[in-house]
Amino acid sequence: MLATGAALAVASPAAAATPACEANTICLWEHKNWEGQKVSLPRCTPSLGGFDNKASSFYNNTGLYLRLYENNDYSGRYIEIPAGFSYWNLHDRKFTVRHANGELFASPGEFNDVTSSVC
Ligand SMILES: [Ca+2]
Repeated sequence: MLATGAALAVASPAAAATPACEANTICLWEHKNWEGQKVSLPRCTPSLGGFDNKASSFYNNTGLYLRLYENNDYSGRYIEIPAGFSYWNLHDRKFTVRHANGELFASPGEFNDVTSSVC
């Protein structure tokens, strides 16, 4: 039989997930829910190397608006991420996706496994 304390711990609601990401960086994760391989990047990173087209969740801990871009060197379609904002699943249709010239591509749209640069 479980001790009373253990039973109470099991019944408690799970703490809200808070992804770890150093201040002044943008963190990207390979899988939704801030899981899998993680990269921690300076705000403007023109190429993601081995992490190209992998990001499925993110945390913008830079204190500034930034964009996730579809192609290297801040080109192609993008989504804008507010300062301090994290989201658990880029596959959700929760984002406004714009063409490089700023024209609307999709809203709501998703941006899973396409990010190649960040600024
Ligand atoms: Ca890409």
